[in-house]
Amino acid sequence: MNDTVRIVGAPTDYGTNRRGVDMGPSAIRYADLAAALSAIGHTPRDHGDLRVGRVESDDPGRDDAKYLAAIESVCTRLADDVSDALAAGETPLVLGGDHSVAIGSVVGSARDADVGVLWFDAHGDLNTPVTTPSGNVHGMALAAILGLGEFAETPWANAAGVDPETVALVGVRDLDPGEREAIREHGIAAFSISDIDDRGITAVVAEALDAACGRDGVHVSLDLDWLDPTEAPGVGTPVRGGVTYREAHAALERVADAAAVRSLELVEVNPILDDHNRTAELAVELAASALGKRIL
Ligand code: B3U
Ligand code: MN
Ligand code: MN
Repeated sequence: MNDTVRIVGAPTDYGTNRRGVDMGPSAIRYADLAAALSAIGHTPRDHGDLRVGRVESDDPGRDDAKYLAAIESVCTRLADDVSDALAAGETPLVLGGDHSVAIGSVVGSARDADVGVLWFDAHGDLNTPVTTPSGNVHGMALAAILGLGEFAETPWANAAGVDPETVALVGVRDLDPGEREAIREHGIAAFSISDIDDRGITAVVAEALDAACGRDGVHVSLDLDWLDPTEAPGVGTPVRGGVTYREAHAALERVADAAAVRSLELVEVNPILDDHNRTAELAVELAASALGKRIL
C-alpha cells in the first residue's frame, strides 16, 4: 500500500432517494479523517470535492435508472482522479456520496490493472434497470461495474473489465429477487450476515479475500449501512441485523493484513440522519483499520 493517501470527495445524491448523502464528504472530513491517517503514518493529500450538480436542477431522465447521465459524468471524472492517484504512487480514498460513485472508483482503480472488489454492504447493489424496485442507481452500482443486463452496453463496464468471479459481497442481508439470480448466474461470491453468524467474521473475510483478490489487489467499497443501524444510524437505507462495531474493525484489519488494498471508498454517510456525526466518525475509524491501524 502507498503511504500517501489521496482523498477525493464525490458529493452525490443522484443515486438515492434521500437528500443528505451529498454531505457525506464534509462530515467525514469533519470527523478528522486527515488526522487519523497522519496518526498511523500516512500522508493525507486532500484533493477536495468533484463538482457535482444539484439534484433539484437536473432531470432524472428515466424512471428505471434515475439521473444516470449525471452519474456517468461524475464517475468519468472520478475514475480519472483515482487512476491519476495510483499512477502518482498514492492510495485513493474516495468519500461518497451515494454508492453509485463506486462505478467511477472501480473503473479508475481497474484501469490497466487486474483488480478484485470487496463489497461490504447490507445490499447487493446488483439490480439492473429491469429488476430495480426503486430506479435508484445506488442499488445498481455493482451491476453497472460488472456490465450486467443493459449495462453491458455502457462504456464503463468495459472500462472496468472486472470479472464477476473476482468480486465478493460481505454481510448482505437485503437482496431483491433479481439480485439473487445475478449472484447465482455470474458466480459472484456472496457471504450473507448468516454466514458471518455461522463461521465468524475473520473466516468469512479470509474466504472473501481469496475470492476477490486480483493480481494488483482489491478495491474496498464500504457502504456504512453494512453496520448495524445502532452503530451507524446516519445512512439512507438502514437494515436491522448488521455487523457489529467489533466485527467491522476485525474485517477491515484482516483486509489490511492481506496487504492488498489498492483503493478504498466510504459511501452512504448521511449526516442529516446521523446522531452527532457518529456514522462519519465510524467511517474514519474503519478507514484507519483498513489502512493499517492496529491496537498494539
Ligand atoms: N435493493 C433496493 C434498496 C437499496 C439498494 N441499495 C440501497 N438500498 N442502499 C434498491 O433500490 O435497489
Ligand atoms: Mn450500497
Ligand atoms: Mn447498502
